[in-house]
Amino acid sequence: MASYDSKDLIVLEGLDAVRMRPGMYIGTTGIKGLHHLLWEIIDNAIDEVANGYGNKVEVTLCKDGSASVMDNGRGIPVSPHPKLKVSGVEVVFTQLHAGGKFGDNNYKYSGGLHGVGASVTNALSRYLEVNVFKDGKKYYARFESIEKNGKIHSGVPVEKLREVGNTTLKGTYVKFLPDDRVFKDTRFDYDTVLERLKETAFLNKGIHIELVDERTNKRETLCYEGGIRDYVTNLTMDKKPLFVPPIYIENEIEDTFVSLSLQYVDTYTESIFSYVNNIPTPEGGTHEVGFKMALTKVLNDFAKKHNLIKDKDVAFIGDDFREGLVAVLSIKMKNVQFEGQTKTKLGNVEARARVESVCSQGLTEFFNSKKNENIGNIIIEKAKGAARVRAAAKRAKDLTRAKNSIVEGGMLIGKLASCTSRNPEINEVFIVEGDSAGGTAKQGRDRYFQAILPLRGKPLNSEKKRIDQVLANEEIRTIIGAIGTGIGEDFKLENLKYNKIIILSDADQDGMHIRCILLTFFFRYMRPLITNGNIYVGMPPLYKVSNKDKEVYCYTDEELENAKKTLKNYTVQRYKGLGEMSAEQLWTTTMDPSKRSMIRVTLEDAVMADKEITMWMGDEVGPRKDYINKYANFNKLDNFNKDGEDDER
Ligand code: TTJ
Repeated sequence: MASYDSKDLIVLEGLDAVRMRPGMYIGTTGIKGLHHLLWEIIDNAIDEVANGYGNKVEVTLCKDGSASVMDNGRGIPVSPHPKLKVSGVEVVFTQLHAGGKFGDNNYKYSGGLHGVGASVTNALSRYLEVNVFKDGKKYYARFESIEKNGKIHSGVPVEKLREVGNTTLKGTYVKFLPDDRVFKDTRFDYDTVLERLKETAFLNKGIHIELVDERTNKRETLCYEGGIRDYVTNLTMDKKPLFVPPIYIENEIEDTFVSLSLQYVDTYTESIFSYVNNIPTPEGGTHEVGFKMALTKVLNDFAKKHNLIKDKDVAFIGDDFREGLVAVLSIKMKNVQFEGQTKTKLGNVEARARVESVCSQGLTEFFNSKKNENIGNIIIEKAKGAARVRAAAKRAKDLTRAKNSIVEGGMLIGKLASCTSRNPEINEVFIVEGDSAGGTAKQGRDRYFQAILPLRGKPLNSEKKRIDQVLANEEIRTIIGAIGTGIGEDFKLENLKYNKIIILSDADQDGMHIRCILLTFFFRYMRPLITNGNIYVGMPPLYKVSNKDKEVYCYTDEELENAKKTLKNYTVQRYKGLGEMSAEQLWTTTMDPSKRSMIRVTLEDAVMADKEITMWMGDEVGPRKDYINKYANFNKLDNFNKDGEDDER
């Protein structure tokens, strides 16, 4: 084990830049950026225990708005840094990019690139306190952001590190108060923190993580002896697994530690969640490629060995083995390189062969075992279904492509009323509920850049059907054709024809349902549209309040109340559907870019979204019912279908 001391900390630059441009370091000063301060501290503590020093991390959300993190590791170095002549603790909290992670070999694996360092948390806090318990001694230091002559000095060491007593404990304790001069909202969200800690606990099996909320007296202890096995079990909780428990393999090869757990469920989508050094890689990368290659090869070999392929069967391709797959792949390696649009794709070429080797070996061993033969049979059966459907889907897809080429020729597909401009950058398409509202929107729009796509009925709920059925649906085909990108594996963002895709449905139960169905479809088959920010929900007004002098459109009940207060002798019109508005009204209230408001659909957390969509849109009624019984207030809902089942075809 390499010896770690203060001299190992590499110093790059000072703190003040952080407060000047917080966005550069933590992305936003919104709620996400606020939590980033906490992740920074937690990640440091986790790094220590995940590398085998200590086994426990405790996170506390305190009454005064501060948060604290404690681990039982070795303690941050306290001795002076040879060049900077200040304690290791002071270096960690005042120098950007200083920390055990950079340019040393104290940790076998560490997040590297992603962490911006604990000093960023210090720079954006009112105060930050540190206690280090080490070699029988307790040490203390305090930093503050102080205002002087109208200028704020960030993270100033107001109490230099000093010995304050003896102790039998070991570890590091850090407490900080986010600065309300930087963050509009400084309240940590219990569920957000819990969700993140859960993921961390799954990825680091056996470590104890405790979350305590002193504001509400909530607390949770997290420890998963099964690691990512338990993660997969948790992911498939509301689905129907085809066998239990999930498959689990792990091994180390050439300094790369690979662990994999997988399970199949009775639905048709593929969910692979991959990580490198505990950092999520939603864009995939070389490690995922290695895993997929191994899975394809091992299952093909299994099918051959057991004579499961008959002449009439369609030959398998890799995709066939991933229908209904739920997998977590977690690897740990050195010198990670991230690529891709959001730098969340593993680029290291060496990872592919290493992951493939560990997965091939592990999976082969698993399926060679007599007692697992039945699991192999189940998976091959599932893959056969997938292969058959793929052949059918290809026919349906070819049909869609043929339809697309009609659009290319400048004609209409289905009922799409296209716009004049051929510039996707400015073009918009409104997906409108119902032919009559569609007609109104066509009259009301700015024909130059706004296209209208009226939907006749409800599109198919893609959560309940497999891809061939989804593609056979007229409504869905029209949408795919209009958008231009293709779907699934064939998706190409550069072929997007409209920069804004705006869902416009009535403000009633049916409209809500159509909105959910469309979002589910985009999430499952055109997800980059969501991550790229192309999907919007239009906001038509709910009421018009008018008297002889004035008309006011109201989009919420609150606005309605305000309008009632300001207008005298008014009448209120409640819009039940888009169809009740004139073309001109629809333009001014909902479509005119200078006046309208819209909701942009974003995706914060794919795991969470996956779960919610399965629950709300999937064909298992039980979990939906449970959720509704737990949270819904039936007194507030009229017209609500209490058994949790819905009515679409
Ligand atoms: C590095 O290797 C030698 C002993 O000290 C190691 C170290 O820095 N360990 C460490 C850091 N344990 N815990 C931390 C840590 C904990 C919290 C809560 C916050 C921060 C910034 C660091």
